[in-house]
Amino acid sequence: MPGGRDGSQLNLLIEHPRARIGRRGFLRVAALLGAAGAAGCTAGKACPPTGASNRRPEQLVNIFNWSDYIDDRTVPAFQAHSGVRVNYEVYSSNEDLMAKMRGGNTNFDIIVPTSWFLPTYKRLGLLEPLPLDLIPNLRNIDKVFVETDYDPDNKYSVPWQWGTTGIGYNSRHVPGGKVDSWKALYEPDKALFGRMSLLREVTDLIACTLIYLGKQPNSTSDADLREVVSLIRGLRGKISKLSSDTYIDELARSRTYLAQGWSGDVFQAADRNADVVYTIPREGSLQWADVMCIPKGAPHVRNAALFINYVLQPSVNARISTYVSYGTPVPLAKALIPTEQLKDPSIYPPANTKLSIVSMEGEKLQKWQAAYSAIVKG
Ligand code: N2P
Repeated sequence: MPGGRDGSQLNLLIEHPRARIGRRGFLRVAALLGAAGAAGCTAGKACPPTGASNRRPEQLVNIFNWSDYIDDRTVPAFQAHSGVRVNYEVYSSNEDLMAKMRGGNTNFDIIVPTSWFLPTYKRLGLLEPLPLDLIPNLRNIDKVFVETDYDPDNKYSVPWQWGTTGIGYNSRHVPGGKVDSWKALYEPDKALFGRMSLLREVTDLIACTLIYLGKQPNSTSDADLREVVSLIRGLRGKISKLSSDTYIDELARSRTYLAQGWSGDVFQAADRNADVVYTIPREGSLQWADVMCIPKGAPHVRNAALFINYVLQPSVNARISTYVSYGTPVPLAKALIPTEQLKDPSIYPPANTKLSIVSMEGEKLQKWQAAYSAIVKG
């Protein structure tokens, strides 16, 4: 294949997760964290209600969330409001998160997997039941996040934000100035060679390829998965990398012209580069929600519940959602979100958009992970 890379070269293109919180100088938060400190309770103000207790006495909560998924005011505001200091770390794929949680010995109080992994987390005993008495704002969430298959009645999970998977492209550099099909990625024009990226996330990578091939998005058929592997391996040399975090910056800086990506991430790139556009391909794609959970053995269960309850306030959720351009799970927040976002069908897609959900458990988890390994191996 002209310009092709060999397997080991492609392997090197698979990024390692980076400790990056987000855009717009959010690293400033680190400085603010110290300043906000543990005010509140210790300063003689009213202490938060009691209920589930912390296993450790510190006024601290350790949060492990996706990169580029929070605004720059929520953490300092929560600290000032609660007197609980926040330690905020990030990851950029479900595989990274699950590997860390299966490895044990973490001190996270809140993690935010995509909902379709919940059955596996529960089966592996990795989650603590939520202290629902400390989360009265749960009444604020949309019913679709209560009556779910993955966790009916929110015993273990509460939605953070939701979104779709699609394509981010640079309208100045793609042939014809417009993209509306997965074909642009899977049968790319020469002008895009070396200027494309795919998500470093097993579910999105496999399911969107199945959709493009006209298969069931949840297929576990060996023949289908072989086709997926061979199609993506055939793109070696044409895609520049698999990325689930730095692709935002690469789109924004016109380093890449076409990227499989998540809706809000692409909008964050578009905020910085007016040529960047997000599209849900006409063949269909995926819709997902990421959910806050408390890991088994978390040291600060009560503080975790305080934070979860805090972000379910309409004003707080509206602020996060507006900043990251993902969908809010809190209907009352919508009154506070700019109309142009609410009316944008790429952020809040109409019901007739072809969007599937996937589940990641049992045989499928294993087969898709094996397909992913076959894609990236040398
Ligand atoms: C935020 C990533 C959204 C998570 N950068 C995809 N489930």
